[in-house]
Amino acid sequence: MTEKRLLSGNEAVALGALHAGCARGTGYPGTPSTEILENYTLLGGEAAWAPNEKVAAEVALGVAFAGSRAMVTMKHVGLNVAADVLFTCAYSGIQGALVFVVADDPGLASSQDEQDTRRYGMAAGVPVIEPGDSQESYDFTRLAFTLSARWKIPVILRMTTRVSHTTAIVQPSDKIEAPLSPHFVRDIPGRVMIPGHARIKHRELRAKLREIQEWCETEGPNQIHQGTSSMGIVSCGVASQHAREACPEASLLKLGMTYPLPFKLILGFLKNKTQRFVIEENDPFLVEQIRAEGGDVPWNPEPYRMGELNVERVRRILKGDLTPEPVPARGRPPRLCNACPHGYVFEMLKKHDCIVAGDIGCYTLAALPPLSAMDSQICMGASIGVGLGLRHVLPEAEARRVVSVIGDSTFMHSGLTGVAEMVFNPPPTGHVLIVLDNLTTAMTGQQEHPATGRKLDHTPTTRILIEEVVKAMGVKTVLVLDPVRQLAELESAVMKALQSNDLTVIVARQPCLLAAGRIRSYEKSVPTHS
Ligand SMILES: Cc1ncc(C[n+]2csc(CCOP(=O)(O)OP(=O)(O)O)c2C)c(N)n1
Repeated sequence: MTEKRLLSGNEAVALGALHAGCARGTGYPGTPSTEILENYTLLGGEAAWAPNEKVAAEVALGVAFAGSRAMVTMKHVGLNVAADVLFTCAYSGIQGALVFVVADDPGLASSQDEQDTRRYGMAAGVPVIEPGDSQESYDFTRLAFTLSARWKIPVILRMTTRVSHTTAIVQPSDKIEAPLSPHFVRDIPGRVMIPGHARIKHRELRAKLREIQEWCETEGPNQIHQGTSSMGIVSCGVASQHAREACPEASLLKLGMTYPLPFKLILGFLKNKTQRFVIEENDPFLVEQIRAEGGDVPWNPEPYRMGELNVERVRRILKGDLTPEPVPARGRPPRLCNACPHGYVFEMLKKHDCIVAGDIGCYTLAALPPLSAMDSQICMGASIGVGLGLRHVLPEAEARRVVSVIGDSTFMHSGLTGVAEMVFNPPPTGHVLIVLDNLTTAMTGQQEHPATGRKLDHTPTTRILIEEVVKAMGVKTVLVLDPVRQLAELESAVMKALQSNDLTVIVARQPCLLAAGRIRSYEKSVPTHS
């Protein structure tokens, strides 16, 4: 028997994918999913960061069209970016196997919203599997590959922060799948999703889902724990562990697949229970479906839809306790590192009372006191569009104070189309974009991206120079300045740009303080080339 290992959920997914014969992993970093691909590479798997989640999903789909098994990883909001791929590849189906590993963040440990990926599964018609611990992260990853290959359908493996980051013992299987031999088989009606083909594929998809649902009723990854009381709890993921601990005497149906649901199993389980509950994190996804099928389960009070569940919160749900919950002690709020290069730029923008359309990254911390120097942050890349929108309608004196600020990784992720809009539809007062280029994706733990010139494993590749790209896109005034050593020049460049009616892009380039040593060592071993 293979040796047991102590693994986080993310490490277990990486190992599970490798053992499932996955040929290639793709993704874009995002807490809590980032370590999956990093560990997959450390284990010897082939993997690469893509510029964003949509491209990552497309590459993985190509791998699966070629008859190989592929995994694409992302955080929950990454699926918004990749959703266009997800919905239509559910129709086309795949040849090898394709698993979307999507990590949700109930409680917003490090995210801008608490969206529930299970709804994407239902909306796109893609099965969703939910592990509740590291062992299941390993087993269910393998199951996701098996189901995907069997029904030739993409499968979502829904992780959550607690499952991704908790470490527990995993017994890996002795059975290790070898990667499939890729081979192109032409299937134009199956992969060219024009209406005439897609209409047929939609019917096929619904038929596959009915089959998967039948399979789930009898062979699905569902477990029943028979309790001693007449209370019945339906649950999934890590919430089922909290439910078990909160009320060990209740019978528990733990669902490993949350879309499509095995309704016969669920309704049969609930039948003779005098008290019935559904314990789930995030949206009432199970509750809604079970009630729609005629299951008599109560809605949980609205506050429990928000934040992570824990044993105490589950006890409160079971008791119907609606008294205010204790407020957890506030930790120290995060802040920019001392002497972070981003800080210099924001101090300058604050001094001039600029209206800052911001973006996501370490630099978003500039929105918090004492700097309070960012006025909006919505989603990756939004700084440019939102900045332009403000410029289009604000009175001229205010429009001239608007600056968009974006990080280098975020720029490569979704800033390029914003620049296209800026050049295509410039506001009458022009616009100013500052790209904070700290030569890494600092926020998620210093990952590489297309403008660093290094791949996931830090070996060199062609570097995309942001200043050259924006010049080629038609921005006339493009400057590269060091925000620490050339702060005065940077300040006067911003002031001049705000007075002009032109488009200006300033690349504020200075390595992240925490990454600088590592970047130097990579550069020393093999310099990057552009
Ligand atoms: C669609 C989406 N994918 C991933 C993330 C996670 N994430 C937030 S910001 C960011 C990149 C930050 O890097 P950069 O723009 O270079 O700024 P830095 O942190 O280095 O200052 C990532 C990966 C996210 N919030 N949304």
